[in-house]
Amino acid sequence: MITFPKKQILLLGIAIAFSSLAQGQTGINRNKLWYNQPAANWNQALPIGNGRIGGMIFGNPAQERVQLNEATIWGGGPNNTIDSAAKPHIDEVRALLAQKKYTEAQQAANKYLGPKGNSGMPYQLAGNLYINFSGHEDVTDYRRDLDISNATATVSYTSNGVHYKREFFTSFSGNVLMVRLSADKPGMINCVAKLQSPLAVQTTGRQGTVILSGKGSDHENQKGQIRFDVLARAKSDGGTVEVDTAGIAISKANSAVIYLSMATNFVNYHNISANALSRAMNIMDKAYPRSFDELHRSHVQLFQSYFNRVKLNLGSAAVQPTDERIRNFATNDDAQLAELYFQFGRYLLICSSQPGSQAANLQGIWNGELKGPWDSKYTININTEMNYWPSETTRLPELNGPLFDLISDVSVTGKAEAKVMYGARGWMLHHNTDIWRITGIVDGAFWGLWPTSNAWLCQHIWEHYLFTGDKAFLAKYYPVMKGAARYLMDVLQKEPDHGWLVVSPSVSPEHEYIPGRDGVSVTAGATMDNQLVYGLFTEIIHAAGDLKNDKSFADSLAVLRAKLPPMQVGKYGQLQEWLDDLDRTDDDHRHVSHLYGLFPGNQISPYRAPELFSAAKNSLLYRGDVSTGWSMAWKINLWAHLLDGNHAYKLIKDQIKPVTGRSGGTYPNFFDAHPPFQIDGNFGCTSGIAEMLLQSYDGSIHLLPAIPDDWKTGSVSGLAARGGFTVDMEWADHRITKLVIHSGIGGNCRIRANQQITNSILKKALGQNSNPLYRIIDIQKPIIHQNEKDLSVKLPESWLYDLKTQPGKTYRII
Ligand code: FUC
Repeated sequence: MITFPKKQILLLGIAIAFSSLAQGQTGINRNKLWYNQPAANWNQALPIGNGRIGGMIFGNPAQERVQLNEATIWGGGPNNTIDSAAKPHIDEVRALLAQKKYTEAQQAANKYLGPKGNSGMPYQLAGNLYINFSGHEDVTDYRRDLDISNATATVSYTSNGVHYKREFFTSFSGNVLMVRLSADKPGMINCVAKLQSPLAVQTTGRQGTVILSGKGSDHENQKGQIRFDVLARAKSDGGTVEVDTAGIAISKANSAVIYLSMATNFVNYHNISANALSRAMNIMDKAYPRSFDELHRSHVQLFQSYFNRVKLNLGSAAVQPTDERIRNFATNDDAQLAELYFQFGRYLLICSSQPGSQAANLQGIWNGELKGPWDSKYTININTEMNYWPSETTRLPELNGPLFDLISDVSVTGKAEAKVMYGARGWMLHHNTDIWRITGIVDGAFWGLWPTSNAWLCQHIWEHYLFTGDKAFLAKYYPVMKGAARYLMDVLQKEPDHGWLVVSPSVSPEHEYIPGRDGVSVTAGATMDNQLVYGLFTEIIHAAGDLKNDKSFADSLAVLRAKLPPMQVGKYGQLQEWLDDLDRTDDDHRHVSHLYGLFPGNQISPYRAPELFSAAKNSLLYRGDVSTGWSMAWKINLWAHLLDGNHAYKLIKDQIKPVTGRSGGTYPNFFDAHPPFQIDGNFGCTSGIAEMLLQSYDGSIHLLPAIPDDWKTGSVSGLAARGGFTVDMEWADHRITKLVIHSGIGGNCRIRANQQITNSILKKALGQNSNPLYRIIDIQKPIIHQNEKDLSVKLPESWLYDLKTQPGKTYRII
């Protein structure tokens, strides 16, 4: 036993007290989710993950449950959903739309263009790890937490005079899920650990390892072809460990560690030839010799290499448990909870989307069901894109890797779709895909007949380039962008009234312009499509210029781009969602697709297109605030781009509230509720908070563009701006009190501030920003159909400055 002299004890006490104070309050860390009780259901369990494997920790004293996921366990097997009979019906629907026979067009689309056979495969759970502790029914001092600054979950309690502790993490370096069981008295760890899965084919125990072998489900005419193995082994300090088919029995140990590995036969969307068991065994054999502490150290190091890049401080952390704070957020002054939610979104992206893993699906990597909501797959008419909105701004660009892999894959599987269904070159897919990279229509034409997701996905490629200036990356993905444009070039149709080129048939995602039981969504020239095509063509024109390549293709896009429909302001002063003025002022539909142009499309600027800016605002006001989780998250970003921090914060308050009824909210475990759980709302809100603090489109970096009155003082460091810049700021009463800019790749840094800044290194900005990564998307002149609503914009005064920067240099400005 180590004893300390009295003086040392005193100093140690002071040091502990000081570090607790530095964290805000005693024992409360500003990065912890914590609870006074075990999870009563899945939406209370705490998520851990490393991009490949995920766990949901319930923390019940008598029976621990860790629900397990592996990112490649999906139903079905390699397949695509191309409808070889569709082409003539596409032509038919197109012709009906051109003749303005909308109901007939919808009917024909519903009849002939629905899914044939399957609507995509479900992402499935791996199973559960249960650990039974007999006699742990009555406990005191219970606490369950997740520290999102080191990706470690802990459960602790006292039972029969013994204090027990469980620690969990999913190792980034060793790819194993780790559990450590300990107690403050020797020989007290007695438990039985078991693996269980509804997908299990068999469970065996041999050579110290429990092996659960399973198989993905058969689903909608597809045979389940994923094979997977989950392995568990244990080590103890003292006592005994016995393994048989029934599980792992640990007796009289001082402490014990359980190692869990998982793997499947999935290699890629068309190859499932790997050996799951030998993969899982290999992972286990490498990890098992390493101690819990050793694996934890490297885990924390890798995790923090992402997490620590951005720090936000919106105030001190309240002392209440997280579920209580969620309940009171709307009425309490607890801005730090918004900060925690922001960082939780970053935590979730780090844990669900690692380079080389699968892209974060509708539930990231966490799904406890055989068939989660919407199969827990990829919905790409908003949700998948929203997952990745915070990746660049909050400095997690490498985590886009799996999204870029997905885009590369569908640019291959989508070639046949473009050719067979539309007779077009290039590639396309509709509004969903899955691990097999399906491209056909799912759910039915009303929802699924949307052919422009290729343009939206490509926007992420372009944005990555704008943030990093990485030309090698742009050159690598340029053919993917070009393939999407080729498809769109081939399918654009001349509409009869103005001769504009429009995408037809299509939908403004999931939204009807003729409401009712037989509602009509199928249309031509939806505003969002026009914006997406305009955006993609512009990106390619700029990309070809920057790569000094492919000029004649870029020129041909410029000719087509001039013939696309301009944005239009309708009779209510709203931004029109469709080519005709069909919007309704009492429409509260969750999709706000036509506002893509405001965010994330960056085509609507208050400084250059005030009428559109006003019209977008009117549209958003008509739609209202409360909606599904992801819809509210989108609106946070939109209000941030409308430069209204108070309204953005109102939406954050609407989102971070307990889930009641059918509108969105936040579950006790901080997961966003559509409802049900959908992770896009988490990511969308994180992005929205970043956009409230910093925006870098429209030719400059706007500092604190949308700070709510409630965020009186605060600080942020490490936020990314386009052009390879990162920004650190402190503020008080809406004024920036400290400003530091780091330049990654040099070039002109143009800042817009809502206050005057005097510093000799800044020059008053004149003319266009010379930084090519700040080129403006010059849109067509809008058409305004009404004169009644005042569409002028009154903005707070702001000042523009230029700073010439050198790569790798830091500039202290205030
Ligand atoms: C789209 C949305 C739904 C839901 C689903 C996963 O269909 O309209 O609200 O988010 O995706």
